[in-house]
Amino acid sequence: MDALGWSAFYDAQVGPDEADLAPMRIATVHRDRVTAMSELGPVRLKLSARTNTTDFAVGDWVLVAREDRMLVRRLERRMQLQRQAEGRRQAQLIAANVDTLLIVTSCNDDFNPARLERYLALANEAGAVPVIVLTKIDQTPDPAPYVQQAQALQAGLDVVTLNAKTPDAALILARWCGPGQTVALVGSSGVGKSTLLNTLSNKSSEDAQPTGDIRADDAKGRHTTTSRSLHAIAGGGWVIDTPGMRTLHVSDVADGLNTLFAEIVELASQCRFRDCTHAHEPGCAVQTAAASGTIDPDRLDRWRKLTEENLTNTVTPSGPRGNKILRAPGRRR
Ligand SMILES: Nc1nc2c(ncn2[C@@H]2O[C@H](COP(=O)(O)OP(=O)(O)OP(=O)(O)O)[C@@H](O)[C@H]2O)c(=O)[nH]1
Ligand SMILES: [Mg+2]
Ligand SMILES: [Zn+2]
Repeated sequence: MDALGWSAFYDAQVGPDEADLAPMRIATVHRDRVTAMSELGPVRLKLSARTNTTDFAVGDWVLVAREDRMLVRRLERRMQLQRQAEGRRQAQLIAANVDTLLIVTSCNDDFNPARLERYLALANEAGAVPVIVLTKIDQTPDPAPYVQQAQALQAGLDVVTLNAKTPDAALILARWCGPGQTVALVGSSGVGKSTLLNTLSNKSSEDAQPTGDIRADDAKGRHTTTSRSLHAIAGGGWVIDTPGMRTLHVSDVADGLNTLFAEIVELASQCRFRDCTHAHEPGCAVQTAAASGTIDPDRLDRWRKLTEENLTNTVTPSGPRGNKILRAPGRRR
């Protein structure tokens, strides 16, 4: 069970009257059907009439009745990855109990710093270690410019390059895999998430995740993967495949943005005004740095855009206990 990612955190949640229930890990979630990984392999769970499958995320730990495989309850999550879904009030769950977020992009037109920063904010906020995975190195004469740009996105960020189709991809990612570890693959359609999963899991052609080709003109994929799923990694650990995302809106990621833009946050403490927006104020240390080239002006623009979007999308508690005060951008908390 430790190999599945079980730990003292979950163990402590199991009551004495629940000792005969089997802990299992959610592998797939559909509207009327949920499967889980157990010590005996994959199983389909029985759901009671009051179970709402939208309450479950791939990667969740649940307790299951041994005799009929009835899902009894979900254990508290160590962390969850979620995104603001367009046109919906409730955030959409991507995955739960993930250690490492493999942010996948390719050495082609998919590569986009502004989009990668959104994924980084998400990982930082949720407490997953982010890794930028640059696929398709076999299709570029020189991956170095991609690597350089990716590394500049966040201090101390790990960036790897690989060909998702070849077995050495598993060796390159081995640091983040292994027994008890869970990694999740996110990124646009067509970047090679499922291809990489098939390599990591050493899937035979019949139980491989389907993959699809991309459009030649703009490198966009065709949304081949349509649901999230958990798979065993050949060398130990678990990997979650996700459908390619068209857009990733941010909300509730103030801390995640502070980690992402640490160099701006650091400078902001030297601005004359505590609530400086680094746009037009006098005595702004951030603007001075942008003017002298210490900070990339494009990056400052992206910081502003993400910070504003986050403020707009983040629901601030109101009512008797709420304060309705929005967090000032760039201020240290
Ligand atoms: N040459 C090369 N092709 C790759 C690599 N990674 C993926 N591909 C190809 O890129 C295409 C898309 O790969 P998928 O694995 O389906 O991409 P995905 O990210 O899962 O896409 P969605 O499921 O649509 O989100 C397929 O034709 C793969 O064979 C790579 O590193 N090198
Ligand atoms: Mg896929
Ligand atoms: Zn400023």
